[in-house]
This record gives sequence, C-alpha cells and structure tokens, in this order.
Amino acid sequence: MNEKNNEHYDASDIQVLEGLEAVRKRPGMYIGTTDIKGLHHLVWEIVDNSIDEALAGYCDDIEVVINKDNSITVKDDGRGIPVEIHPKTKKSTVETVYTVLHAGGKFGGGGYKVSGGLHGVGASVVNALSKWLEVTVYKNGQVHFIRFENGGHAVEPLKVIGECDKERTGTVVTFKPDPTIFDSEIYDYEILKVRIRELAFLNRGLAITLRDDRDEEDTTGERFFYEGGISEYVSFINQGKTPIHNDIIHLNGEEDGVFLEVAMQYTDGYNDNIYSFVNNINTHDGGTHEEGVRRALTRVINAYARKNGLLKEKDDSLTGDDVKEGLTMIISCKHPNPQFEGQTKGRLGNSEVRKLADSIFSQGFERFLLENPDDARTIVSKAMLACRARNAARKAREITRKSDLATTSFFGKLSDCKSKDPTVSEIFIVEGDSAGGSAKKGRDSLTQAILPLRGKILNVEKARLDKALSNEEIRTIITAFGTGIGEEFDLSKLRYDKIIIMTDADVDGSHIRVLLLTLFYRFFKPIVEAGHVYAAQPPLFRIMHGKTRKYVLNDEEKDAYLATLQPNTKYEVARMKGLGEMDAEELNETTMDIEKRVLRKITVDDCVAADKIFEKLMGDEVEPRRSFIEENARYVQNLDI
Ligand code: 1YM
Repeated sequence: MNEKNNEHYDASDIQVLEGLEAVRKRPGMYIGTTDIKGLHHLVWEIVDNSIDEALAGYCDDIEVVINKDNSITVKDDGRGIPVEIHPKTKKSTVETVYTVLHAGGKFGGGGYKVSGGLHGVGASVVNALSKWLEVTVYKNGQVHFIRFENGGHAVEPLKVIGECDKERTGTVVTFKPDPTIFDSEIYDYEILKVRIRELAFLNRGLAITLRDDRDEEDTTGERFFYEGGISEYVSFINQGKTPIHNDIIHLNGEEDGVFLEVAMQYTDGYNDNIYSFVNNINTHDGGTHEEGVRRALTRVINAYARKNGLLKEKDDSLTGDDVKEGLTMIISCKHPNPQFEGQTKGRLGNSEVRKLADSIFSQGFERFLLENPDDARTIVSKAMLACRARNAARKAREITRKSDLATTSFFGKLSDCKSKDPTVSEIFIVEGDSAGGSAKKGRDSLTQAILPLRGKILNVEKARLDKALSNEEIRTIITAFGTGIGEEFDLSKLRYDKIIIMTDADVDGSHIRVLLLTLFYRFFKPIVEAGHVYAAQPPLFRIMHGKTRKYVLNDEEKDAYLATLQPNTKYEVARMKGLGEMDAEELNETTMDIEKRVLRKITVDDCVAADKIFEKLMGDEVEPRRSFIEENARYVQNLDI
C-alpha cells in the first residue's frame, strides 16, 4: 500500500482498496482475459463513458491517442465527470467513480447507461489494472486533476491545477496498463481502428479521432464521423459489391424506451452480411431483436410478392434463407436493460423485443416497398431466384446421392487413373469425344484421369440448376470428385489434386468452361478456394521452322517468337483447330505433359465472373442472351491473357 495515502484513510478506504485488489487478483472476472483482447478492453471501458455522454446528448467529439509509451489517452467534450464531494464516500465524485466497484446503476447520474455497461462502472476496473492513471476534468472554468498509482491508489485527492475557459467542459483520461497483469503491453492500431470506426457508424454524428503517437508520421490521426450512421456502414460493407437497388433502406422506431434502427441494401451476391448490435455491442449470436427483424422481413416480402402476383397461389412461400441472399443489414437496438445470454453473452434475451422489433421493422419496410415499387420488384425477384436455386440444389443432392449407388454407368465414361493417391492424381475434363480419345491415348494413365464431356451440358439455358444437375455429365463429375455436395460436402474426400478443364480456346469451349465454373462455384467452392481447379491452355498456333516445332498460346506469343527468328528464316504458322484435331502425341506435348504444359489456376473471382454470365444466360430476358456471344468473346480474352 502507498504510505503517502495515509492522510485520507478510513474504514471505507480499506473497503475500496480491497475491492480494487479483488480485481487485480481475478482480472478475468472483470475484463474476460489478460491477453491482447483484455489489454484493448481497457480502452473500451473508458471510451464507453464518453459514448454514454454522447448518447446523453452532451458530447460530440472523442479523441483516442496511443502515446509513445503505449499508454492510452481518451478525451471527450462532454460535461466532465462531476467533481463535487460525493455524500457517501466523502471524496470527489471523480475519485469515487475511479475507485469504487459498482455493480448497479444506483450510482452517479442514476439514469441508465446505453453503451457497454452502467455509467462509469468500468472506470474503477481500468484503474485497478493500471500502473498509473490520470483524470483531468474541465468544468466551471477550472481544471481538476487526480492521479492514481499502482492499481488504483490516489496519490492525493482531486485538486484544481488551473483555470480554463468558462465554456470549456470535458474529461481526459490517460492510463498505462499494468505490465505485471497483461501478457502484452503493445497496443494494436488496427484493433482500435476497426472498433472505433464501428462505434462512429453506430453513433451517427459522433466524431471519433484515433492517433498513434508512436508513429512519427501520424500527426493528425484518422477521424471517423458518419452523418448517415448505419446507412453509411451498409455502404461501407457494400464497397466493391454490386447493389441491386440504389437507395439504402433505413428505418427506425421506438417503443417503451427501446430504440430500433435498421439499415439494409441487397447486392447481387449470394452471401448475407447481417450484423446486429445492442447498446453498441455486437450480438454475434443474434437474439430477440434480430429474430423479430428476420421474421418481419420474410413475412413482408412474401405478403408483397403474393399481393402483387409475383408469387402464385400454388407457389411455396419464400423462406428466411431466400430473403437474406445478398442482403447487407445492420440492426442497432438501444435498450435500457438488456439481458445478454449464451456462453459468450452474444445474444439478446429480452423476449419483449422480438415483437417490438418485428412491428417497427415491418411498418418501415412495408412503407419502403410501397413507395419504391421498382426496388420492391427487384428485391422480390432476387429472393425468388434464391428460392429456385435452393430447391435445385436440394434436388441435385438427392439425385447425386442416388447416383453414388449406380456407379456402373459412371465408370463407363470416366477413364480413371491407376493411382488412388489423391495427392498425385489429376482429372482432365475434356470437351468432346474425339479430344477425349486423344487425351486418353496421350495421358499418363498412372496419374491422369480423363472425363470426356459430350456437350450435353450446353442444353440447360432455359432451366435453372436443377436441370443442369439432373444432367448426367454433371452428375458424373460430382461422383468422380468424391466429395459429395451441399451439407455432405467433404473436401478431404476429393479424389484428385488437380481438376483441369480442357476446352478449346473458342466460344464453344469457353461456354462449357463458364458452365463448369458456375457449377464449381455453386457446389464446390471450397475446391476452388483451395486452388484445385485449373484451366488447361491449349496452344493457338504451331510454328514450324527447319526441324523445330513451337507451340504458342496466343497472337502476342506468336509475334514475340517470330521476332526472335533470324531474318530470312523460312517458317510456317498453322492455326491449331482445336483439341479434337490434335493427335495424342501433340496433345500430350502441348497441353498435358506436366513438364511442358501451361495451366492457369482458377480463382473464385473467375467463377464469380462466370456466374454473372451464367445468370444472364438463365434469365428470361432476351437481350442479355443475345449479347452472350459478345460478352463471352470478351470473357475468353479475359480468361486467356
Ligand atoms: C474519457 C472518459 O468518463 N466522460 C464522462 C463521464 C461522466 C460524465 C461525463 C457525467 C455523467 C453524468 C453527469 C451523469 C461520468 N459521470 C459519472 C458519475 N470520459 C468520461 N463525461 N455529469 C457528467 O451520468 O449524470 C460516471 S462517468 F457517476 F459521476 F456521474
């Protein structure tokens, strides 16, 4: 204990110090962990107090600084923590807030706290876990100051250290985490930045600046300020995505002191990004606010679709999964008395919120749909498309499960490799029977399997994936891979290390490739992500001169090669007619031989590009289909550069 403190010592002090000592003995109970997460948690406890002041309407500017010594300064322009003597503790309220552990909201202003916990609750915990901590309060034209050392002992009572402008109010807190408690003392700029940006999105109109004084070049810091609040959060998340309607839907409401605000926008993607918050805390596991909104979203879209004849009587209703495809949504709830549930307390449990969220959301969303009929149709169509794709996928799963059993026809088509070791095996998916024949002759039968496609895969333009997948060729592919699809998908069962699409470098070839990539993207994405899918690159030209035979992939390579020949060399350039025209030897030499071939790894981006073309093909509109050849020609270029 600090001897200097003896002057203002009594029984209640002992209680206080015991309290702070308890925090130091079991920090995990108060801040979760003492790793890097706990270290950053201290910042949030202090920032929360500033955010509360902002929510109360008294503060609109917060500054967070990482100082050179890895201490942290948090500054706000709120009212300043009260400085007068607290009737219970007989100490200044500032000292009381920073030394008394309080579990309830009886303390201080009495009102409820809307951010992290109850007003000021975390302050004493941060103090207990700090080597030193200083508070400066600007209030009533005076500058008040107090310093604590060694886990929360006040060096001396709060005192006035100067004067300031009468108008100036605010609180500045600087603390240095105790290195004997935390695993690390180094603050991570990115961790602070991500959360500060999020807090700025969640609290519209509040400016939060982050500056790193350890970095000589960072003199101004980054300022996070969003007039549009969570709407801007949605556009931030949708950067780089393609929204299918312009306006971000933003709605809010209040009932019995509970506020709900939602911002949302659909993109043409397949994943959803739905994030929910209660009092600025991310509810990872959702809870009643999220359930209410999701339920209302599904119901309102179905009602709109039925009322406007988009869904017919015989059609099944759209499900929650259908209506969330491509959806980016932020749900922000402010609750005076939130009950957090679950292992990680990431779920809102207050049951009354479900109905309230449902009613606020459905009113606002219904109104949006009525006022924006074009967007409404776009959104409903997207959900209906998702619904069809999901049904198709389910049917396809049933079909492929059956075809696992009926393997006889499957092995008829596939010329499998001898090796059963997936790390050395490859499968070539080859366009056409004649190329398939050459490939079969030219392959290394130990490690290379050949699956010829007869082009039937092309006849699926008007049907969605269910037709495509009841197609025998595609079923064969699925069975050959061995991974299964959908819920049963298991990457570890993949029978080949490389899946090589071998198609001609022409429009038909790339049409097949587009369909294959789409299939892979929709049903075998992890295979693509793990880098198992390749496109073979058959040469476009053969150049003969003297006894030399040279194959090149494209015009540029051809020109470049010809430029290297001696002047007056006699040469002959032949355009390769396609895989089917090559004999086995030629095919092996140019496209299959591990030493000589050129493979291009297919990425998820390639698949997404293919998927876009596919969607156009599948759609009912004539114009996109007509422009397919044109689009596709461009795509061939893109793929083959
Ligand atoms: C950098 C950290 O703590 N700001 C802050 C804290 C308080 C107030 C204003 C405040 C609250 C109230 C009245 C009230 C706190 N006050 C208390 C307590 N920034 C930072 N800014 N006046 C000022 O809640 O009524 C705890 S925190 F309890 F003393 F009121």
